[in-house]
Amino acid sequence: LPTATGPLGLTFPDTFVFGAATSAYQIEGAAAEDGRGPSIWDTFSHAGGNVRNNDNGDVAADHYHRWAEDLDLVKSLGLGSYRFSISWSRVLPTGAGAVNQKGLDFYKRLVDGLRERGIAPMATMFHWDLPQALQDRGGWENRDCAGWFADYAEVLYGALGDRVPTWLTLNEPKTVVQVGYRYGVHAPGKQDARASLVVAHHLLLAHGLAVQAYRASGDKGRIGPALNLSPAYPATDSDSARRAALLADGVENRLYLDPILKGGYPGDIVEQWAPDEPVRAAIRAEDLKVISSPVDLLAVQYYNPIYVTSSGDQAQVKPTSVASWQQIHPDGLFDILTRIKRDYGDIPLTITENGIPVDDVPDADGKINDTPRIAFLRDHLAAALRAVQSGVRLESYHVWSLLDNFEWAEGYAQRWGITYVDYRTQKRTPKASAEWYRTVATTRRL
Ligand code: GBH
Repeated sequence: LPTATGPLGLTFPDTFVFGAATSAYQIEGAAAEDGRGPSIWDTFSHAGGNVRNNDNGDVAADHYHRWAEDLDLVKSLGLGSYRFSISWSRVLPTGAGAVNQKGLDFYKRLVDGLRERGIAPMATMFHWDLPQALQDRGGWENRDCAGWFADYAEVLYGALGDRVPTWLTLNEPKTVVQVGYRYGVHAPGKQDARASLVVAHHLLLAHGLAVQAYRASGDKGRIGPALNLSPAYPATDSDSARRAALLADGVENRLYLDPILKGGYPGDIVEQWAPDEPVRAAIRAEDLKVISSPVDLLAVQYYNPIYVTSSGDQAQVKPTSVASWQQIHPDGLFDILTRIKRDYGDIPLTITENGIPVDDVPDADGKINDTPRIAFLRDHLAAALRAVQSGVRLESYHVWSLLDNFEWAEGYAQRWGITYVDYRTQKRTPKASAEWYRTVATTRRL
């Protein structure tokens, strides 16, 4: 693990914005309050056996009740942007149809609370918590789901469009496709490679329809997707490993970037699809036009690169964090940012997630000395700044995460926050990394 944390003598431009990110199901709790309908994560976590320790998000970090204290925390850290997500089933308990005003009011309070504190709200409309009622109607395997999402987006634009400057459509469609529908490790827990590709197409269509609905609503801000990207490097110096890495890049990155930013699926990936692959039937002629509706920015989430062997398997080349999937390679962030500019043009970028889990334990004085997190953030921020200095239009950086929270299938066992949450008392304690991040954000120096 990285341990060097000293200053690097670097300075960020005045315009660069530092922020923090969270998501609804991971922090809000209040799962049955004020008319919220169940989502697939309620079902999945309550089913038993799906989440470590059978944890669930019923209470989480109780942010639904403690939001004002949490926004004070964001302010005290000197941050200029806060990225959160909106729970679809709080706003529309059955996913489509009747609006739950109390749910909408929560997000009004949150957004107004941010603005009062001088913090720019960045709202994600879908961070994996699909209303269960829509899953019962086929979920993302059903093409109608794209339209339901656009209808929901329209409700949000109508209620919050005048005060949210930045909208993100979907958080990490790739994770829904791979982890929700191929590996079955996330809700809805399916292991169906063919269905997963249909889901990919419907998610992309949902993104495009929501962008179109935003334009039709008289867009007062900016909109884009949030994609988790992983540079794919050959694990060995051979042509076969290079070829395998290129294909992996297609599956990890281009499958989402190309339709949105270039208007077509990557040819080498389409070639891999069998002639009877259901996704071929799912793609209609006009869909790619919708999917490639111009976006205002691209939100990038970076955690790790992948290394690919000549047989197409992934290999471990770098040390990992306590998450076994996370190999640590800060230069990968520089590589992905500069690559976007090279291959997709000079689009404004924001980093909406980057972080590391640490086995944080308070010491005798109650302090949490998360040195590996400081080292990780320092080295990734340096890589981001290097990209800025080489001409990439990177505007902001959001650490994942503001708070320890419900880490999906890992439950509460993995702590990703710069703030420690004691789940018995709900007391928040800024870790050493939070103090460090405050200094970076307020001095702009690394
Ligand atoms: C992000 O996903 C999420 O947006 C965020 O909600 C989450 O809390 C954060 O990262 C930290 O994980 O168990 O082998 O199937 C990052 C991408 C995709 C990485 C799912 C972990 C599970 C791998 N994640 N993946 S595995």
